[in-house]
Amino acid sequence: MLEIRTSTCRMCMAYCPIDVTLDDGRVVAVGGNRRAPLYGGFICPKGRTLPQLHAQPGRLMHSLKRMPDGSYQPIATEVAIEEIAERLRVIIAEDGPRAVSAFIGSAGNEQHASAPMMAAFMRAIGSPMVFSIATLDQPGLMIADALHGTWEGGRMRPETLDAFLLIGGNPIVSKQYFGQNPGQRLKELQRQGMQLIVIDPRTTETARRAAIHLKAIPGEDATILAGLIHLLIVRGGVDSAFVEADVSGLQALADAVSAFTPDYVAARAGVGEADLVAAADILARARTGDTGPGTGMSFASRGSLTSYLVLCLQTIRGFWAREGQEYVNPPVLGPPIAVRAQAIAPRPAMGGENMRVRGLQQSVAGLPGGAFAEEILTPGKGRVRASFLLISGGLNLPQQALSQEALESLDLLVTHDVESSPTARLAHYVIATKLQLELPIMTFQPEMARKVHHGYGWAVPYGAYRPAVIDPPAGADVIDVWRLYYRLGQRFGLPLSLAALRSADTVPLDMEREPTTEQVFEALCTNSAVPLSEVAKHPDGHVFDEARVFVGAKDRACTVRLRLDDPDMLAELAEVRAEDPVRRRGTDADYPFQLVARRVQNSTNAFIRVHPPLPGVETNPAYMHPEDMAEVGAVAGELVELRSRWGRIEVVAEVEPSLRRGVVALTHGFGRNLGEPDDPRKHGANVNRLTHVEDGVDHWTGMPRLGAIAIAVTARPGR
Ligand SMILES: Nc1nc2c(c(=O)[nH]1)N[C@H]1C(S)=C(S)[C@@H](COP(=O)(O)OP(=O)(O)OC[C@H]3O[C@@H](n4cnc5c(=O)[nH]c(N)nc54)[C@H](O)[C@@H]3O)O[C@H]1N2
Ligand SMILES: Nc1nc2c(c(=O)[nH]1)N[C@H]1C(S)=C(S)[C@@H](COP(=O)(O)OP(=O)(O)OC[C@H]3O[C@@H](n4cnc5c(=O)[nH]c(N)nc54)[C@H](O)[C@@H]3O)O[C@H]1N2
Ligand code: SF4
Ligand SMILES: [Mo]
Repeated sequence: MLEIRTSTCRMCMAYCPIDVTLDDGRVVAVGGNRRAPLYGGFICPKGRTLPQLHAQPGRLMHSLKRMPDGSYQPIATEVAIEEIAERLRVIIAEDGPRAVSAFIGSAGNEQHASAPMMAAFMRAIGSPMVFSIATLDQPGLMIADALHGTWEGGRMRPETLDAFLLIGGNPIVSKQYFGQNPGQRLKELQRQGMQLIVIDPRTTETARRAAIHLKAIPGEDATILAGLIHLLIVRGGVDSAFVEADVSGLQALADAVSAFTPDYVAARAGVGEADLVAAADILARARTGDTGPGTGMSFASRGSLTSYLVLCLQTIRGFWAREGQEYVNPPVLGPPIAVRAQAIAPRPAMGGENMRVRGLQQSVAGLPGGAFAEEILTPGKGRVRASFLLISGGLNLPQQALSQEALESLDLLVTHDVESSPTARLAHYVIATKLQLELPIMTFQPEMARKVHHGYGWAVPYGAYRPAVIDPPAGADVIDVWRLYYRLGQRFGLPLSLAALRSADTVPLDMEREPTTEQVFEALCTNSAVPLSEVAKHPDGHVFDEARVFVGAKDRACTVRLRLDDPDMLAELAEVRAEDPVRRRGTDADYPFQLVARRVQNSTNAFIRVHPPLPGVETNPAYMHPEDMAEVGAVAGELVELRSRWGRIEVVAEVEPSLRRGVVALTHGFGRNLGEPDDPRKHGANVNRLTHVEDGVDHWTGMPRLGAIAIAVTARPGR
């Protein structure tokens, strides 16, 4: 019997509402939910593959244990948890809790309670060693927020914008910024008069629609941003009223950017001087505007400085919400807030746990994920010996050889997965977990992500909650990930408490009677602006008008100002101006190309993919400009070798005329572990064989360069 139930796709952070068609309890089709607000029924091809994904033959039905000979045997999940507890006990007794670490990755998107429960367990055992993939993404945004200060009233409303500056992002594919169904939404915003400026070495799906596209040399974002700020200052683009009332340090910033003259910037960044000036003029004329920093500018190194400059530009233009405006991204499942049109003071960016390697340290963005492997490999007191992983570890961490060596040297590696992924193939225990339609869903994750990246979430108070649509297959021994940490807490006799969303309070859990996932969700949403039970009454999701928030007046006594002259940032900018750009880039006769990262429509990171693969993600090709291909003798569909100073890979070449010449683009999350037989046509190749943890490190976040990497390209025809 056919039946339709509503749910949400969690294959990426767009969280599209879906209609799931069931035939006798089996998922047979997934389509966009046209009754749901905001999305207009939109879903992408990945969402439509959810039925295949749930029926996939490679699905893990049982947890796995690695045997002494390296093979894996099924193990009852309860027995696995008992054995894990036993091994953890020994490690903690011998080396203390710091020897236990956890690394949170993207899988939290579908397992909302997993990361909070993991963090609760780590707090309870007293280990500070919780890493997250956010420090290998855009951690500089948080550093910049700290040093610049933030605006309590938030951003200007998207539907009112005259101008939007996008730096190294491609929202039409990545679904960051421009809300739900970004392609359509961007069209609407442009029809209403919004002018888009894009800085990107590729004429992306988004850049194609820009009023001005600065097709720059990768890694020159600080140069361009300093140039734009300079132009705004000298061409009357400063919002003087805003700056006088709420900002400090304009003169020092003006001095620091004064040497970034249009001719200098244009020549160095490889953009047209007239385009640069035109971009500045669009921004200067815009009464309202916003900025969207993407991974491109972060991966190219100096992500903290570029993020800081983006905020400076935003602030001198006064692109922040004024009194009376409706607040963007208001809480629904988080506690209610009241906001005013005033600054929140700058604060120190660094502090917390010291790493034992390279003088790296915890920052407001968290522990540096770039130091994770060395924390395991460096002998001595406090060495990490055990780790929980919720990432595709060896693949998406920098410098695959080092990361894999580290993971393989652990006394205990525990991961959870839905398939035998590359990380699972390195673990001592793999806990088999439920797939997304077997789990309840709430709109918690994008709302929480919004705290660290303003490209996610909803501009209006949207919320959704749906129970699980289906049960796991008969006979499967799979759990919700959070139960692993809860049950470890029980076995250790430790009380666990969850940190509620946007709140300093923690909520204690009943450690006698194991809660349901719904009860854990309730705990996470303690004191939410809209009760979870109310959200649950709307099967298609809902915009909760009662949760709209309006920006209040500035407190009369408020003297706090946003800061344009952080001395460390301005010193780093001076270094940029003084350096030799070609040396910084590392390109020379041996490594003449620059490798950049790009996302593709039909896969999200290394997240579970269907077999046979969707079009375009059969492998991860090296996208190249046709003239570059001709120059090196590369042929589309044939192999090329990409070599950096740190390693080499072979991948299939593909023509991409939209790239700037000299730039090669490759997607992450493909390939296999080192030592496993691989075929570039079948598995792709791991871009992190070309990265190095000590290359181009952002000293604030410890994040190494993941883009703008100098490489050589050699054709391997006929192989
Ligand atoms: N379909 C899909 N969606 C995804 C993902 C996915 O894998 N697939 N991943 C998700 C994740 S984890 C994230 S973090 C987001 C990322 O979202 P985005 O940041 O939007 O990521 P991309 O789409 O790769 O866009 C990055 C752009 O930066 C450009 N670029 C490269 N180097 C430079 C540079 O030095 N300077 C500048 N200015 N530009 C540069 C690239 O050409 C590319 O167009 O997407 C999320 N959404
Ligand atoms: N060189 C280079 N490195 C990069 C990037 C890049 O562009 N270039 N991108 C960086 C960025 S922005 C990010 S966010 C990271 C992404 O890196 P990760 O956070 O590692 O994300 P995924 O690749 O999606 O890996 C998620 C893994 O979780 C497993 N998994 C575990 N439990 C579950 C579960 O319950 N459900 C599901 N569905 N899966 C589970 C999946 O099988 C998959 O292997 O990589 C970073 N590293
Ligand atoms: S993967 Fe596609 S359908 Fe699923 S949430 Fe993202 S954009 Fe929507
Ligand atoms: Mo990411």
